[in-house]
Amino acid sequence: MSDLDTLAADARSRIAGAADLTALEGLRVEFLGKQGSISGLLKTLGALPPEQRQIEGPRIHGLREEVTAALADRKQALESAALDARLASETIDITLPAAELPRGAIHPVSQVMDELAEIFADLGFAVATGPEIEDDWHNFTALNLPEHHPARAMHDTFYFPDQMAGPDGGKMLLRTHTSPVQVRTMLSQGAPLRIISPGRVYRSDSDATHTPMFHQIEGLVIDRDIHLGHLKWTLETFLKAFFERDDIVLRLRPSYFPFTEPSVEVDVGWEDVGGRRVLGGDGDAPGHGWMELLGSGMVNAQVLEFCNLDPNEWQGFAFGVGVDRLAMLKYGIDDLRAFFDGDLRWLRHYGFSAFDVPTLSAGVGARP
Ligand code: 2NL
Repeated sequence: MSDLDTLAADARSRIAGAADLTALEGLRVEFLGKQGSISGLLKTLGALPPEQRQIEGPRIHGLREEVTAALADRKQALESAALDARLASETIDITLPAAELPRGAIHPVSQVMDELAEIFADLGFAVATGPEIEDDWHNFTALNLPEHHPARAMHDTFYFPDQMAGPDGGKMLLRTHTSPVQVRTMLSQGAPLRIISPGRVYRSDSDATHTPMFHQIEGLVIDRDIHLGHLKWTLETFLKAFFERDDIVLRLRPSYFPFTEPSVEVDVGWEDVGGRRVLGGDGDAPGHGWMELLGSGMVNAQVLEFCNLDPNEWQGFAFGVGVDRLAMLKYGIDDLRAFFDGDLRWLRHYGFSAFDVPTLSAGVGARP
């Protein structure tokens, strides 16, 4: 047997026996690489006399082709074996339920705020926001509550220390209502105006029905000939949309707020349904009653002047309502304090899906 035959037999058996692609690549380099044995033989051809080259040339080239083919065959065999092994080991059970993703819930207060924004947007109101840390002037003075006014005491205000005086030297405080947002908007945008201002407000008060932080939404409409009729229609339309009932009945009672004149307290008729007060119906009917829901009135001329609006040219109505209270009434939640306990079990129960976006077409604010 010639050297070439030995080399061929060796190559055949080792290629056939290559255990994996790495070993096979090693063999390819060993035989056909630049320094490979077959490449080495090919290089010797040039130095041979022509007759011998005619004999050896085809043999060496033949050997190179055979080894190339053997390498390719073995490569394919190894690759298909590897694929078979992967298919056998990596089977996925597509019937397995997917792992559950942690999912949050929308707090009822946030949900109700979104519902209110949606309803009032449909009535042409823009949403206005402003700082929660306010100065005395925007929170009180501009709202016709001068220093020493007895109504200021009713607000249980959280004040900042005197060293942290406001821009005008007045005290800084946590806003006790969102009215200062309306003041700021009147000053910056002028009239006419149609806005709601939802947000957090603070009062130093804490018991079963009061938390030191709570949520309020105020509404303000300023135009040339706005009157109490517009106020009543707006509140009625809003409450019908919000509680998704056509039979919401309002009762307007005279009241007092320093920032409105006249001031009107708004009661809503309720009905006893299995021991629960459900809004709707005439509060004077048997088994019914009235529930105080919000405060409102015509913007006091003094307030307009503080906000650089001429009361002889502009007038308007305003209202304020507690958002937490609205959420409790609409969604049957009894305990206000649970709103701010951060108990995840409570939130999972009363919370809303992030996909449950309030829209007029999908329920919230279905128009009468
Ligand atoms: C209540 C009463 C009310 C207002 C808020 C207001 C704002 C401006 C001018 C005039 Cl800038 N009024 N807001 C008016 C009446 C009542 O809230 O009991 N809220 C829970």
